[in-house]
Amino acid sequence: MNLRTIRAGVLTSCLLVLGAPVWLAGADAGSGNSRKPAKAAETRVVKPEPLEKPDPTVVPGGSVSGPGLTFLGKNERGFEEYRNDKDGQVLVLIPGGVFEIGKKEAEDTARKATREKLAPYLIGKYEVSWKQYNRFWKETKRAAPGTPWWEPAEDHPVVNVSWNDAVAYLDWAGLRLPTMAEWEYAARGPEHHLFPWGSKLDLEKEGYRFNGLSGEEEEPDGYIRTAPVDSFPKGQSYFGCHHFLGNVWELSADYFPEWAGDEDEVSQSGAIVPRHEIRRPRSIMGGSWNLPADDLYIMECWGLSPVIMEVDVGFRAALTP
Ligand SMILES: [Ca+2]
Repeated sequence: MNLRTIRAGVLTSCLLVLGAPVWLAGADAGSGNSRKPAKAAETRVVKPEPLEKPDPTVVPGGSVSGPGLTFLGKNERGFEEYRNDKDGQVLVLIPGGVFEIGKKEAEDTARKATREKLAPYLIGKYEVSWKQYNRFWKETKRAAPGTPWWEPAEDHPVVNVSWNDAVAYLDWAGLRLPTMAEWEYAARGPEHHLFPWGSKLDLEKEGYRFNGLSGEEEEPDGYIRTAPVDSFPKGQSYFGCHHFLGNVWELSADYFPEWAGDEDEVSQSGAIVPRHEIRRPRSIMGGSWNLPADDLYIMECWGLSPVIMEVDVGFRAALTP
């Protein structure tokens, strides 16, 4: 988006003897039918079935349980990960606590520093992908999002979805949008980093840790527009999530806190949306592939009408365990 676009027969005759099932042929379950009783019970030993091999992706012992959630284990940073079975979304468990949100270590933030108490929550390890969203709109017969001109692969983040579309997807998947505070804490970690990995950015020395815009003809980060949701592992956050910075702006559950715009807005299609038809904007976070890489930092926050779609705005899931 540009800055003008504000934006789931019991075998009654089976006994277990010494661990092997023993069948008592002719034993009656006492149903009162006309069946004759057997002269003597005959026994037949059946070899036990070999044990099934456990699914390596299913690890017992997560601290959160709930219908439709499968514990996957701990990630390399030591935080628990779960799969939301409905849509396959990987969620990271963020421990709760009291944090200062909106702390200004950089200029030009739309947020004021506030102390927030957060209960433990789950947040998407990745942005929601085209593959996941495509399954949703096909199953629910909702309108398909417009395909951007660069025809992104299915593992790229979905774009061209409004806040209302994102909420509909998440309702379908049994999930929700993160609040601004949840998003920010998951992105910056307990030390309030300016970037998901820390507070220093040296593109030349460190290489690219996120997908932004260089302005050069060939993007040195390897992606002219969006990148796969699981790419840029060096840019993971403290909790092990990808792409909080760049790739696509991410919709939040909250209203945009400071709304200073008073002009009519221009949507991506170029249509003028009259001011009085713009409903109260929601916050979008973290910047995108469409903003200069050397300007991007995690406090990037802007407002977007819940009915507007943009080619660089997507979303990430959250869940209260
Ligand atoms: Ca992002």
